[in-house]
Amino acid sequence: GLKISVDGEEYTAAEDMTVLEFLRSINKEVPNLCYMEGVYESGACRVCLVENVDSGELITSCNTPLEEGMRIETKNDRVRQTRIMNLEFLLSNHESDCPSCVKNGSCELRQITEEMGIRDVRFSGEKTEQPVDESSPALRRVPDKCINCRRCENICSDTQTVNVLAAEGRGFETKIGPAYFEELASSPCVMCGQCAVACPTGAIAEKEYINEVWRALNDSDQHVIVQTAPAVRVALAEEFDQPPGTIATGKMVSALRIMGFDGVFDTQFTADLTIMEEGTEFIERFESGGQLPLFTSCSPGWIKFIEAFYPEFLDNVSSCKSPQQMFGALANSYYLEKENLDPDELTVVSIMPCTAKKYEADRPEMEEDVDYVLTTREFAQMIKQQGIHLWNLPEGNYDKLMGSSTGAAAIFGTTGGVMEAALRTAYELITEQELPELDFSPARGLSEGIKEASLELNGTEVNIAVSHGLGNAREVLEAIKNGREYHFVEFMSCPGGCIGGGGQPISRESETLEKRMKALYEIDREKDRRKSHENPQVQKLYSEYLKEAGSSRAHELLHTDYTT
Ligand code: HC0
Repeated sequence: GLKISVDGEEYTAAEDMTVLEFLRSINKEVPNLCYMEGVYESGACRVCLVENVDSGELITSCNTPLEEGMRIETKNDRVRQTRIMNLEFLLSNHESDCPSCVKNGSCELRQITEEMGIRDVRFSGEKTEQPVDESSPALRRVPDKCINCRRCENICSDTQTVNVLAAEGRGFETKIGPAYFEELASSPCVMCGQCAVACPTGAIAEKEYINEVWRALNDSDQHVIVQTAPAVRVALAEEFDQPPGTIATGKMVSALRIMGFDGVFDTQFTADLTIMEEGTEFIERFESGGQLPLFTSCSPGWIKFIEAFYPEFLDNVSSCKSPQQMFGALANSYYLEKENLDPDELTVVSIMPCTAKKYEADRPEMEEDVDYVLTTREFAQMIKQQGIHLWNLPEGNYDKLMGSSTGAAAIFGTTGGVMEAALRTAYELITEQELPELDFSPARGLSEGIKEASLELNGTEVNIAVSHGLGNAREVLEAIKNGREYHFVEFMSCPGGCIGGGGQPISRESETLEKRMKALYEIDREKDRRKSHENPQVQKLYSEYLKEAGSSRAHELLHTDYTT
């Protein structure tokens, strides 16, 4: 180990650590803003400074490697005052409308300012002034709140390889945004919202539709129904001081009823339906020599990505709408008929872990399906606005018609889940045998960005892959171009899948995604039925309305096509 002295005390440290990692390991927290654990360390914000006693220099602890014999001071007056001064520089060019900022509750700049006890900002120089960008249906950018930490650039360019958010100019003139300062809507932004999760301030966040949804709920002429995505139920509780991975399904349903929704349904119902449609599509392509590999189509950021960057692969994308859109289509047909409603009287709201779902609902070819999409964060905001104590609510139940789901649908919310759910059904339909083991471990887990497996289906070896994060999607597509043979590939835009979506509660804890994922597998394990084709309400929907999977009625309502 390395011999290190910190604030006059001696320690032995493991090798290959940064100064910051080591200080954290001995329980000395260092304030930081531009740093993202395990992902990014630029030293740009200069808030994590400590003193190297031997050189006399102040060093950025996040990106300085720990060295043998280092003597470090973390809390002397020079360190404290310089950190404060650097924060004041950031604050002097930051639009500080904190009480009404979308990130008021989760702003790291505000939190650090509070912890450092800054009472007034001594510098009041020139401020940059840039227009707010409202052009995107999913995201809203407020450049004057940007502190140039580059976390969004890192996630957008390195992790997602979308390269929309990047720095332009130098020094005081440095600005982060799309190339040539164009609007987000004119850029190739896929609206995954990972920038909004990464941003320590309110410089980029989801475009909110809270007021529109309240307006519909308060309109007595409107029948307002809601669907909730799989990943929302394992993250919502974090907004109410519960640990990540707390399952909030029943309480969430109760809250929605109090808020006044006329029907509370589950996107997991249409996730089961998606498996029926997509499984049938796979079997057709597989048995008749159709275009393979088949790519999943439920993650709208991924769809925008392939349309923008790899249009040559669009024939590989499943024609299935996502579960969100399938729900919207059925709400506007099956449900309308059952309830005897006029189309103008129905408002369909979705609660999604995802910002790109706002964009998906806005796509011209299916804009009739869903009216408003709220993120998990917006939903939590609405619960708070109503003074509802989520944790004191009883466990509610979804409405019957489109509210039941199997375990296969729950795991849609994590990377690998759609593949596992599809295989549970495809295996049984193709081989006409029962699956010996439902858990499909090769598709599970967060540590690998691309997971691969082979299995035998009626004497043919089937190669599958699961990819999360768009940089990994790019890698898979390049591998296919270079001759890699797959039959079926699941793609999710966000690292972790929907549990890590751009609309989820903001968490800096590295274990958060793991805990949300485990909760989804727990929901799956606890279900009586764990295979989509065994969902009795889905069976009923086919028998009384759609006839069979892949029927012309099913195609008309539940399938779509893509544009370049
Ligand atoms: Fe997902 Fe979905 S699983 S994309 O990750 O397929 O957003 O949670 O709702 O639509 O069901 C998100 C989550 C969904 C959809 C489902 C799929």
